Amino acid sequence: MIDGCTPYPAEFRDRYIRDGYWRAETIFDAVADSARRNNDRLAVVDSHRSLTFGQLLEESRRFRATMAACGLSRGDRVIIQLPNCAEFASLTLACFELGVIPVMALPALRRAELEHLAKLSAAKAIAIVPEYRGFDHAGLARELMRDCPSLERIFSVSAAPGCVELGGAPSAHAPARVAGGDAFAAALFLLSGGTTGLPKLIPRTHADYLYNARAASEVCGLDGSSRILIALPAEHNFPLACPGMIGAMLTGAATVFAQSTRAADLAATIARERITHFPCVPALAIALLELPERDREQLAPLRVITVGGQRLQEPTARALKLACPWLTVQQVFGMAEGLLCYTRLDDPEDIACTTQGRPLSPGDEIRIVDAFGRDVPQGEPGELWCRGPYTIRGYYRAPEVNRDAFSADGFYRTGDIVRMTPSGNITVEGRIKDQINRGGEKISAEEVESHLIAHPAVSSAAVVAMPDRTLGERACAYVTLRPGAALTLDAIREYLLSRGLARFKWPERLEIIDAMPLTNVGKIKKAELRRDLETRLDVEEQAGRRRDARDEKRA
Ligand code: OOB
Repeated sequence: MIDGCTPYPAEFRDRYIRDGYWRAETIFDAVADSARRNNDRLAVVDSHRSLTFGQLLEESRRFRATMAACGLSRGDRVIIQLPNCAEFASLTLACFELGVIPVMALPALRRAELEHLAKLSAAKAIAIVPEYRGFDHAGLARELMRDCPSLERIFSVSAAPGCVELGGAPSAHAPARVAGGDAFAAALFLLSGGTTGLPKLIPRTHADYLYNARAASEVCGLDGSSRILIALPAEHNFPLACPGMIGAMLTGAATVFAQSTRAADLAATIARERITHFPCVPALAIALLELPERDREQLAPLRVITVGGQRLQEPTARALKLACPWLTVQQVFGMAEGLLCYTRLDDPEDIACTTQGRPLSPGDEIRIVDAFGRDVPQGEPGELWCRGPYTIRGYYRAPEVNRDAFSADGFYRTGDIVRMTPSGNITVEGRIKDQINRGGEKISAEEVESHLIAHPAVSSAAVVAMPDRTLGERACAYVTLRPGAALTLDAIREYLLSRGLARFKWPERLEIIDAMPLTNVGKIKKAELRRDLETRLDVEEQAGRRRDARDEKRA
């Protein structure tokens, strides 16, 4: 374990090994084993090219040589900020082999988040594509190099000024193999959804993550004949290893990367690449449902659609089943910190459509507790706590946060309110964490508020969730202003752009109020703000309906 990671207590480590969850094997070793068995079979596909397992290993070896030639070695951290592409697969494997720890950053992150991640992880390098969706990632990376003392290199998938091209240098001198990785040490850092002012890092070990990917592959029916579509940002735990890209590599399945999440593009890719498995968020499932009937036929190859990241509403689940009767609809309720719950492929339709499933592993321990940490009676709602062979024991370098986020005996407090149904499945009823879930992307209210408060016009700020038909939620900012100041939503967005905050976190509605509702200890009553927002939205909707009716009459 590197410094800053919380080890599993010896007793648990022994148990997880004895019970067969953990093996003394790195992720690279396991994937390389599978690659040798599947050498000539298709491993990864993106919009430009495809690689067999043999070619994937070869490209990963070249990327490893580039990193090694730049002085990176075991335990060093590299931020990976790549869009969904074959190079993401090769680079991730190269890191696993070299023992370099990838920090899985999303392409949508900007200066504020990346600078924080670079400093927190003391990353030596960042890997990028020079430009993506009109944004100059190479330029930002060069800026970061100036401001983050640990950053020494920019790796790029194609040539760009100031960047080292991955695989560019001849790899003749690279050793054929790198020996001796520690299966029980951190393999990668995932980002937490975040409830605090700044994103946290989640260290996952080779052993726990391998088990995660293998068990998830099994429960999703992934095998050598499967083809999985990765359309969610590949750095997320869900598309990465639940079972995702890593599960596919372990089972000999093909990983197909897509960069567009437009329903028509997804359907075309599913037809063209004969996709069998599609992990997605409810917003994408809804988009597929809204396809014209003739496009829906393109979904014929699909066997399993696994929906999670956000609550899938029962009507959507039922409509999916009705529109595509050949499909198995599976729900997953998971978190980057570990625990995964799935409905099983042979569950009755009622369970698959109305619950978020049950824990993946017999080694998972879950508790549903009240505000005092006491188990609630069966069937009552409470906060979900979990512990198990693939759930972390602490965030990276965050002792204070860890004291709150984990119980004394090592349970992770999820902040989700759930219920246990008589069938032994979980339903997610809400949450107590201060977060907005925007189509599966998590936004920490506190993080956005800390930026808003820095604005010269703002005297206090509170960000709350606003209900949305497809995305589930969007962020709404309530602010009070300094005397004489004025503010618009556009001005806020411009300000957050200048602060380098990722766009998906920007508030999409602004409410300026005279005073924040406060509790007697001076905390903002967010529940009251949410109720206020609901009332405002209701009033607007009714006004909209009256207007429509009037227009109709006139027409
Ligand atoms: C996944 O991971 P994260 O880390 O982005 O977010 C975790 C949180 C959960 O604590 C819960 O609040 C929410 O996302 N969530 C769901 C859900 N799945 C996740 N809420 C309601 N219903 C669901 N089905 O989102 C994630 C990681 C691995 C697999 C799937 C999702």
